[in-house]
Amino acid sequence: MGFFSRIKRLWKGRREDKVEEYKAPSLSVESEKEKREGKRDVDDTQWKRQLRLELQSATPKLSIWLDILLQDIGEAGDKLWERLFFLFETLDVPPEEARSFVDSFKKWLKEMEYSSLEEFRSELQYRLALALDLEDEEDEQSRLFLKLSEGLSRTKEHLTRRIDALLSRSTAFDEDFWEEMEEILIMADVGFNTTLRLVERLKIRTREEKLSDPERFKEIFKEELALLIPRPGKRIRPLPPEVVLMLGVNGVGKTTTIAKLAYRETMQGKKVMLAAGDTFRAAAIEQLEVWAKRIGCGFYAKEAKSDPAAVAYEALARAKKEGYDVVFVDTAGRLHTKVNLMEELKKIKRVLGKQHAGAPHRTVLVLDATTGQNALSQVKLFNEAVGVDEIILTKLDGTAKGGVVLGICVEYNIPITYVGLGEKMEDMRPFDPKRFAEALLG
Ligand SMILES: Nc1nc2c(ncn2[C@@H]2O[C@H](COP(=O)(O)OP(=O)(O)OP(=O)(O)O)[C@@H](O)[C@H]2O)c(=O)[nH]1
Ligand SMILES: [Mg+2]
Repeated sequence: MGFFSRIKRLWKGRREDKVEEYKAPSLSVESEKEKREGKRDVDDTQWKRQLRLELQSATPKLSIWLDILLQDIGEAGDKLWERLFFLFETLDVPPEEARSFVDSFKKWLKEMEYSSLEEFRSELQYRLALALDLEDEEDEQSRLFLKLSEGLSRTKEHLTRRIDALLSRSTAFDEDFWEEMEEILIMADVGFNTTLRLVERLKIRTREEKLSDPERFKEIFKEELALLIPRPGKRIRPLPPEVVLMLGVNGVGKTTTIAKLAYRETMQGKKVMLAAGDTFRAAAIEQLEVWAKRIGCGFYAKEAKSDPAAVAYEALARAKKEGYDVVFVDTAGRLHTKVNLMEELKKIKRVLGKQHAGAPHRTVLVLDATTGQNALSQVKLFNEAVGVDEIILTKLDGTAKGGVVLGICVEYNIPITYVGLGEKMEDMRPFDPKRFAEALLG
């Protein structure tokens, strides 16, 4: 459910509405005032009528609506707010929720010191997509896909070039062919077991379909690749607050990812708290606090060097008392020794469970997608210590090692839930195995 709770129909459902029946809605404080003063502003009604016509004839996609809505807007200001209220009204968004959306966006702009459209457009689109539950929309997905493709371009170039070369030499799908295919996959860091499983499936499919067409082979390859990637099961939300323990070695993007997750939940109407469990450095606490302010969510911290388990315990106590829906617990990624870090994490996990049954409800390991084989040992280490329920991959916009990523989630059977595609709050999207396979193989 999006931030806007009671939207019954989106634009799609309104396309058949007769334009003639349209009555100019009262959209903003300004126009209300004008009405009261008796100066019905003809121009005002006209732009709304014009805009509505344009929106009605456009493809019902958020990015296109925004293009139309923002066409002569260069900066944040009254005109922008008026346009947004107009959009919300036409989408049946309750006025108080529309107002709250705009207020929160204004606050964010101020916090970020942004004013020009280029600076805030993608954030606005992201917020709208989340609030209106439009994230699965095609255009949202293709934005993600482009970034993903760029990030994976190196692996893709390597893999596709070699697979194409192999296919141009032979489509016999005999022992030699499969041996070479295995070699290509292992060279791309896909991992031994994953390679064997994939090749096994491909053998069956090519036999079943009596395949000879190289293009069809590539399609099957993508399908099987996507099927191999574990998917997150349907989760039942626990009794609030839901506690999410964030894990990962230093520098992988853990804190940024917490902010991105917290932001998504907040945009979806949840009351969120960030707990500064990385007490190793004062800067880590401050960084999290800055994010909490930007997002406008709750924050709990103690001074640097305090016991992280105590921070987690107290944060959760407060979250329970104050009716929070979700608590994200940040943790340190670096301590004097690995043993220390793992013991600390175990303790945090224990005390969370004491404070609230079943907590932590999710343990999320953050991995940097540009790391090579090292990522595998990170998964092993954290999984053995506290168990990893899901993986979030960051920096897929960089020169990501696509093969390694694949190997990890398949070998450990841990689903990837989100991918980070940049440093900003809106740069994170749910992970889609099909898209990933498509981006990897082109
Ligand atoms: N390009 C890109 N950069 C990212 C992404 N996620 C995080 N970063 C950057 O990576 C750097 C480290 O991020 P942090 O969130 O501080 O990482 P951390 O794991 O909390 O690090 P420590 O707290 O120092 O252990 C920052 O400069 C982030 O902006 C991403 O998805 N893409
Ligand atoms: Mg951090």
